[in-house]
Parts: sequence; structure tokens; C-alpha cells
Amino acid sequence: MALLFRSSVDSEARWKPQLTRLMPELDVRLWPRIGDRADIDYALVWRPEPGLLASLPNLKLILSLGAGVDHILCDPQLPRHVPIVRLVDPYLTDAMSEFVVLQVLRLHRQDLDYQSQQHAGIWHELPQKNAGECKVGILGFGEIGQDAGRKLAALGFPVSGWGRRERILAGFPTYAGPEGLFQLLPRSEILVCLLPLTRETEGILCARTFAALPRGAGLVNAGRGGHLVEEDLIPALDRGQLSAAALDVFQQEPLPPAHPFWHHPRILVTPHIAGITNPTTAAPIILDNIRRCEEGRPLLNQVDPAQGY
Ligand code: NDP
Ligand code: OXD
Repeated sequence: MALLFRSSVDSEARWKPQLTRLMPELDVRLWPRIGDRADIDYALVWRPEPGLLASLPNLKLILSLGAGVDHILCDPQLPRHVPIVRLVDPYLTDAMSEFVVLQVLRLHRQDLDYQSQQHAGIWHELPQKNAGECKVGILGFGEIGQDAGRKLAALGFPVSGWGRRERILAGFPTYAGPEGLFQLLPRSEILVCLLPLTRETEGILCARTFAALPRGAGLVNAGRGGHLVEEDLIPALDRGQLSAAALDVFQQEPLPPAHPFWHHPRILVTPHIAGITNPTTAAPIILDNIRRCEEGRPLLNQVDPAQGY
């Protein structure tokens, strides 16, 4: 049983020992030295080269190294008959929620203003609100969105969520579909994007969306760079429609050195680290799906390519 490991960001040295410790019979082949392509049963990937998966004639299952699968579905030669599973790992979910809580608190507690006051040696008290007075709207109320929502709610933030389908969740007002979006936005003093990148969600963080938020709202984007229409952000910040943005993901990664986001005083930039996949916790989850596939049992977290997530 052979598995191709291909990641454009992660090192094989972190993964191979974890995988083979738990499944010694697994023959892990590291791109590009993969031997006979006909041997490969499984592909564990992050942003594989277009056409790579199509070149594996006996591929049984594609496993994403992350929660998102846009990096797989964007391959125009993707073999459509091969099932795809994404990673749902409580460790990754916790990491994402930590990031969201951190950024929401930074925006809520005016961290950028106090940082610039410190740099200028200014001792000045700004008006303060409690969490209970700051409504948070979460776009993408799935595994990660709901966990982040629960943790923000525990701090006192009134949290609402938005998804594709209507759902009832105790303790959280939820909204769905395009109409629901424009009901949620005016109720979001901080808007958090935890959506998958699909045809429907691409460009969702745009001037029209910002205009529907309360004036001075904060933005956190930890979904994908493609959610944000980048040229709409700085005008919204400069006009005061948005007060600040914390961005972990970008249209182009790494963010080019000359990009205006690096030095804008109201933008916080992190290098796509909100949730980094941890081989120790993820390997057993990945191998569980391989075992399920071998035994003909239902896969966990299978993606619907037609929906894009
Ligand atoms: P889930 O599939 O569990 O949740 C996705 C949510 O998005 C669901 O609530 C879904 O709605 C909603 N959604 C999808 N399409 C639409 C749409 N067209 N309109 C409205 N809502 C929509 O995914 P996860 O929570 O596990 O992950 C979310 C994303 O987070 C990933 O796809 C990835 O892009 C990003 N991520 C980023 C990381 C980082 O380091 N920055 C790390 C990990 C993930 P419904 O509930 O109705 O299905
Ligand atoms: C993911 C990511 O999707 O790290 O897991 O972006």
C-alpha cells in the first residue's frame, strides 16, 4: 500500500515518521521520487502540482493536509472519480479558535491604537466597551466557526453565525444564504471569515459587504485570501467604514514585499499561521480514513466537489 506525500509548505521529515510509526506497512513516497506511479493508492497533499493527481492511475483516495480543499479542487485535471477527504482535527480547530479569539480581542481592545500611542509615547485613555457590547458575526459556521463562536461567547461576545444551509444551534442566532448575509452584517461589529473558498464565497469580503457593516467595524480573515477583494480594503479603512483588519491569508502567498498591506497602520498581517496542521495529532485521523477506504467503510469528512467544500 503506497502513499504519495506532497506538500508545498510542509516538510516530509515531520510527516513520514508519524505515518510509518502508526502504519508500518504504509510505503510513503515523497515527491518527486515516487517510483512507479501505478503503485500509488493514496495521495496526502497540500497544493499539489496541477496534473500530478491525474497521473496516478490507481489512486483510491485524496487526503488534504489541511481543513480546506480549494488547493486540490483548483486543479483543472483533477481526477473526478477519486474521493477527497479534508482534515478535521480538534487540535487544528483549537489553534484556529485561539487565533480568532486573539484577533477579536485585539480589535475589540483597540490594540493597534494603544500600540501606536506607545510608539509615540502617548499616555491616553480611549473609550472602552465590554465584550457583551461588541457583536461578532462569523462567516462560515462549520467545525471551526462554531468552535471559535463558543469560545468568543464564553468571553461574553454576542456571536452570530452564517452558513449556506439553515441550521438551529442553541445559543447562537444563525443566518443562511445571500439574504441572511445582509441580515447578519449590520449586527457584526467584528466580522470573522472562516469560510471555505468556493465559487460562491470568492470575493465575499468586498466594498458592498463592508458598507453593510456598522461604521468602524473590524475584520478578521482566516479563511482564504480569495475571500477578500484586496483593492476594496484600504479605501474602506481609510474612510473609517472599517476600523482595522487582521489578515492571515492573502491572494498571493507569501505576501509580496511591496504589498501595501505590510505597512498599513490599520492592518495586522500574519503569514497563514492561524492553524498549522500538526502531524502528531493529524496522522491518526488521516490513517483512520485510509483504513476505512481499505475496508470499504464510509469515509469521514468527505468533500462534495460540486459544493467546493
Ligand atoms: P466546514 O466545512 O466545517 O465549515 C464551512 C462553513 O462554511 C459551513 O458552515 C458552511 O455552511 C459555510 N459555507 C460554505 N459555503 C458557503 C456559502 N456559499 N454561503 C454561506 N456559508 C457557506 O469547514 P472548517 O470550519 O473546517 O474550515 C473552514 C475554512 O477555514 C477552511 O476551508 C479553510 O479555508 C480555513 N482554514 C484556514 C486556516 C488558516 O490557517 N488560516 C486553517 C484551517 C482552515 P453549511 O454549514 O451550511 O455547510
Ligand atoms: C487549512 C489551512 O486549510 O491551513 O488547514 O489553511
